[in-house]
Amino acid sequence: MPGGVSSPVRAFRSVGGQPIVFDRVKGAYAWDVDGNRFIDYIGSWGPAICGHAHPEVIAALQEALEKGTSFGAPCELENQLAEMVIDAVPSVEMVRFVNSGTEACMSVLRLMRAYTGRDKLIKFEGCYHGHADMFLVKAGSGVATLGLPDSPGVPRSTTSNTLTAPYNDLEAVKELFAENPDAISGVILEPIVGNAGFITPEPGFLEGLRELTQEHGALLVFDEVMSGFRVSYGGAQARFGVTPDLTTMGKVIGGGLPVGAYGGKAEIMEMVAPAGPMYQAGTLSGNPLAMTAGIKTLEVLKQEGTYERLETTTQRLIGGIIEAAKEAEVPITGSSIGAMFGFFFCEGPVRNFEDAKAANTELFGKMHRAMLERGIYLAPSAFEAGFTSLAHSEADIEATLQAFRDSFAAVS
Ligand code: KE4
Repeated sequence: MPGGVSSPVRAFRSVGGQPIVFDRVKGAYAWDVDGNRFIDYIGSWGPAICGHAHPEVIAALQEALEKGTSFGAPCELENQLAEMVIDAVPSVEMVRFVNSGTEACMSVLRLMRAYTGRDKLIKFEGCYHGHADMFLVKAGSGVATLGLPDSPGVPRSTTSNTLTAPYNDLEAVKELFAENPDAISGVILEPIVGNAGFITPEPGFLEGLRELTQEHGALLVFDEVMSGFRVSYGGAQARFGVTPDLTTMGKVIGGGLPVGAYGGKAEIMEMVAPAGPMYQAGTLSGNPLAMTAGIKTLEVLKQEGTYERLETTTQRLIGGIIEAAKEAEVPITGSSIGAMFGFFFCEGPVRNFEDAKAANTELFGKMHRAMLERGIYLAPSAFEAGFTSLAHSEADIEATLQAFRDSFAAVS
């Protein structure tokens, strides 16, 4: 397999050393094939928000397995999960399930273009919307990690309609609209960036994009594949009170099985085949196993006090990391929202991708390895976010903070 992995970031290229090969996961923990246990702050890059292999999810899957793994036909379960997503996410009146965040984002772009009749789109530097060609322009996550601003194999003709602006820069977006009158189908962004490291929207940024898109007859699209059901039950849009026209989702809604989704205003979604002319399809879309895992995961998350608990755990973690860095006189800036967190080794603030790239990524790599040796599994790239879960206990957080203190001492 190229690089020995099924997804580039897992190869540890940007932090060095050999990756950890997992044998099993449970709750907040992962065990490698040698039996070493790690406290896991990746959680399969988002899906494991209830804790890995949650007993209720596993039990529901075991029951569903008896009825088969894939139907290729309508089933009740996809309607049940659709209703849960529609009830939870403010912008979603109608939803289509696919099999990954990439598939959700490439489909939503086709819909943006079909609905407006316009070809151009605006994305932000450092935001990652999966690996479809049109988005591989100054993308974040693995593209940033590998320093591939524009991947080979992506024709200029494909990305010529992709316009980019710095995150948190409303003026730059205004200029793009002025330079491309009536040509921009919409603006797509991570309402909280988790693929350039963790970058939060400045006050007024999301609201400003909402106004600008309305003013220019363009669509506002929140890519909540990562933030969806992670920063609140209604995602970042519910938390910030800014409702986009369309939303992409993934990760959490599959509960660890392959699920992506795109949804939004019924008037727009009615364009999707077979209701409308915009084609999009998928053999395994809406399959009963993935729907079962998603339904049960959202049922667990919907319970009273879930997000308060996730918020408290994550704030304790990031607060302790910052404190440990300051004690070690290491420049750091960091924050958290819901069960997402991130930090950069620089004074800050980190407003956009340029700021993120200027942070001390070499120190990040050294700390990653030091923490790994102390049984803590952090994202193997400075251009990723960290993830907590309902399974991370106070003892896990304290053990993690002790490992940070020891690692800062060892590395410095
Ligand atoms: P997938 O195709 O990987 O399911 O989703 C793509 C995607 C779309 N939008 C956002 C905001 C995302 O974060 C992602 C995927 N996130 C990465 C983590 N940075 C997945 C991990 C990986 O690439 O291995």
